[in-house]
Amino acid sequence: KISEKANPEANEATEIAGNIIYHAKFSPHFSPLKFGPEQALYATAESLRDRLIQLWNETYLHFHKVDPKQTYYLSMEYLQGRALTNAIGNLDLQGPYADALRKLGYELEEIAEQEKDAALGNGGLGRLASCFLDSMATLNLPAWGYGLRYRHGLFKQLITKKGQEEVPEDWLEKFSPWEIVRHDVVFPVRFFGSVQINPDGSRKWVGGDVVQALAYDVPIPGFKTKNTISLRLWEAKARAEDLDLFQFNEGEYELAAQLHSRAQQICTVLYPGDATENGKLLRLKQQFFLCSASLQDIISRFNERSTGEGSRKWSEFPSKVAVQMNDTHPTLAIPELMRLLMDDNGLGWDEAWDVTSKTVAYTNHTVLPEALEKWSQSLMWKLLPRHMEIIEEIDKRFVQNIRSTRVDLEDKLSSLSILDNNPQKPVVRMANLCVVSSHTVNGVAQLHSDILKDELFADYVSIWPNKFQNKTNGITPRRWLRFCSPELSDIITKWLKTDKWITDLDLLTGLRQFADNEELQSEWASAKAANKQRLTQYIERVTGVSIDPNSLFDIQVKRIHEYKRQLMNILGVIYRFKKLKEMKPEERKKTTPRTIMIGGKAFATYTNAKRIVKLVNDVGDVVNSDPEVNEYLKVVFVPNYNVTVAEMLIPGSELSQHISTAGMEASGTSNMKFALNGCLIIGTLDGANVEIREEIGEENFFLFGATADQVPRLRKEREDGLFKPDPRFEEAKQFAKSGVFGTYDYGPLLDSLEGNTGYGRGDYFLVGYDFASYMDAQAKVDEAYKDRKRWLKMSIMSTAGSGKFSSDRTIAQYAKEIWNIEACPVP
Ligand code: DL6
Repeated sequence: KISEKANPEANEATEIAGNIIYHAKFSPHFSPLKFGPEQALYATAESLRDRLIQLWNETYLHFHKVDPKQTYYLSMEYLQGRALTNAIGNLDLQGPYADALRKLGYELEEIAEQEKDAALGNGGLGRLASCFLDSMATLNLPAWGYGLRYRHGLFKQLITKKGQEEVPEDWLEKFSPWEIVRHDVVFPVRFFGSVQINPDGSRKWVGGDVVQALAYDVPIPGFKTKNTISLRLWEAKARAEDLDLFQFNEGEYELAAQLHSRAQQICTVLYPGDATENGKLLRLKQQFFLCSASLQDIISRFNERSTGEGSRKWSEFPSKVAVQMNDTHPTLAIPELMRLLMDDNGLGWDEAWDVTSKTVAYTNHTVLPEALEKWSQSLMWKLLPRHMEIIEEIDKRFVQNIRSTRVDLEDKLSSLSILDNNPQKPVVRMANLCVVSSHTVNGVAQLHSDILKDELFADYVSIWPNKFQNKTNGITPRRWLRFCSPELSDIITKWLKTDKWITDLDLLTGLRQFADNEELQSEWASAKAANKQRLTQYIERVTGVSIDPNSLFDIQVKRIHEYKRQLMNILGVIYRFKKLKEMKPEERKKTTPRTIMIGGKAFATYTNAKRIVKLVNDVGDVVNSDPEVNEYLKVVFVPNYNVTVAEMLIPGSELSQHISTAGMEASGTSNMKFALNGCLIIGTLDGANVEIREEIGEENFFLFGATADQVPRLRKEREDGLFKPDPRFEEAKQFAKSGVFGTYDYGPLLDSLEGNTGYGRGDYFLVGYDFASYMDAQAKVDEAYKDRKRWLKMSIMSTAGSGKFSSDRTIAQYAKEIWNIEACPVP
């Protein structure tokens, strides 16, 4: 007792342990007899939640009092991952929580392992949104995120003999200890119905189905600050009176509860299949549900923060509110804000347009034509008749304006207009609606923003030259270095003699001067070795494959997509395997042993991506069981890649592959996480790779492949039959087709690499063209790895050059250059 009094940390640990026990006893989630790791997790999380609620309240009240301009980030995806370690770390309570749990018989890591991964997203776009929230809170910015509370998020990926199989994700199976339901924050959201014209000419959307949007707040603590902001997730609920009791008592249960079941569908999964009309309708409902609920909430907060002298002027709205649309999914925020302003609050068109267009901004995350959303006009008229009127009017005014001011663009109007009235398939082009209505449009890496300006949106640039910006993506250094690799972090802190790099990542450049230092190199090597050891155990546990922790750990993890070219990676592996088989044993001994890990989810209906998953697994089965080769090569497909898995893989990585066809990957963000963790990159000049290479130095980057400006010509040459494949490419393909890797029919996948056969795109992604330089770059990797000193220096230089890629830098730029908001720290 005496020693505890003298030591405030020990005191705090005792108090925390008491609080954990309190929650274990009085939070009614489990029967009282057991206090296993799961019960300990929930009780620990709830004890932290108490603090988070307090901080959240203080932050909310502070913002309310100061009434700063506030940003609202609208995103259909968030990849939050686990929250426990992050919350403890951001609140700077690592020591006391570890001690408290030890008093209760547990290690903090063991308890953290119990938590489910909140995967309400699909890939980089969703994880970016989560990194942004961490930075907004850390920078004390008045900013919130809005999203949907999917019960199952994206699917969980199982790997079976058939390849990838999808089952529902179950993060809410028990409940999430992090969310706070706000029973008093409920807004009606309408679907279908019709437009009523009032005697004064004003219009009102009436009838149809109305569902309730109920708010759940996930508190987002900043790092070592009181500021704790919100990720507000909406759940869809029907009202009690929507149950038809008469029909229910007649035994027509489904019919009686149809509104309940329709409401439930909205937040069931992220990206429901959209091959059917029903699927499309559900996706559109989801998007509108997010936009409508969030904007009603934003407007009500705008009014609530009024100083009390009568209601606020609407013209003030853009100086109090910024809305950022994360890709085109929340585009309906534009007509919904117009509708709320005009129909519910009596503004005229010009005033509503002025407010809306000064409030909304749009981030584009892809140039892939298939990912640029287009919604069928008839579906939109059916579900959102009032919004379609508004969109038509926006389009009409835009077209008129161009006709009267820019005759030179007359012939471009068919592609610039928002409505594509092609009689075969009339659609609304969401990206065009965003560009026309937003005050700012940005890309997510310099190359991507240049492509937007020079190609996709070039004609718009000639209309509004100042609308377009670049905001190179970033990642939070807390989750992606400090918490996922504490050993390496401690070494960095030791050598920089400060831990300020955690919030000022540019300080990492201070490591450059020590990159050759043998002592640092040896500490660096042992931290990496410890992370590799941890990863080795994880891989064995989840896949059963035992890997050599002394081999080169080579990782490619991201959504499976042909443009990301996992197929090139695996063809390279196939070639390597064939060569190893052909070698004499003493020759093999001279090679660099490698473990190649590939992970990622293929969209459920994307057949070629699923074939790639199957091929990686089949190749792994053969290679890993080959007694001649498996000492030098292992191939592992890491199942169900998510944030938690990334936190294990990235610290243990040594080489990572970012090998998309140039011009196709908008940015990439895992490239930044890998580089920050001292992992070397093999990659093309695409997305953020370009800037990473600039920052870390070209001598520390394994570059290969065509550049973005060469791609159109190379595709044309491919089409015209002018391409002469490298013999290694042909050899790898033939070997893949030979049946060595099983009986599955890889024809359709491998045909996609040929001229104009099969998939019909004639190696659109230029795997054939880039294969030769890819293999050359891989040979350079093998050589470099043999020179330990050189490799370690390159690794240190990668970390040292990663400062630019902090999401703190990205968010500070958004705040200053797009949102015009300032920090509002809680005193
Ligand atoms: O900006 C975040 C992230 C980028 O890093 C990726 O390069 C980009 O593919 C991704 N975009 C999307 C949008 N849809 N698609 N495809 O996820 O955004």
